[in-house]
Amino acid sequence: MFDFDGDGWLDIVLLNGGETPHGKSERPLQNALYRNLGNGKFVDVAAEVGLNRVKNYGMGVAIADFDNDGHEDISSLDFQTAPFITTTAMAH
Ligand SMILES: [Ca+2]
Ligand SMILES: [Ca+2]
Repeated sequence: MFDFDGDGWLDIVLLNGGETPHGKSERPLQNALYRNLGNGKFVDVAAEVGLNRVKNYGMGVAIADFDNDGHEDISSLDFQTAPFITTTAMAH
């Protein structure tokens, strides 16, 4: 959890698992970034920051200001791919 849009409400980043040679999904798998609306409701904004593009098996996530612009970014590590970093600066 972190406040990706700086509105004071904690938001939730969720990496999804993925298919394996022995486990196939009936529906497309993607990651999610749930923006906290502050009224007990959340909305998935993963497509706005490009996080939904990560389709592989999510293994871990790190939050830091990787490009030093003052806004926290999301780095996800997926099975069999290099780390993927997306900026959340567009939310500010
Ligand atoms: Ca927030
Ligand atoms: Ca940043």
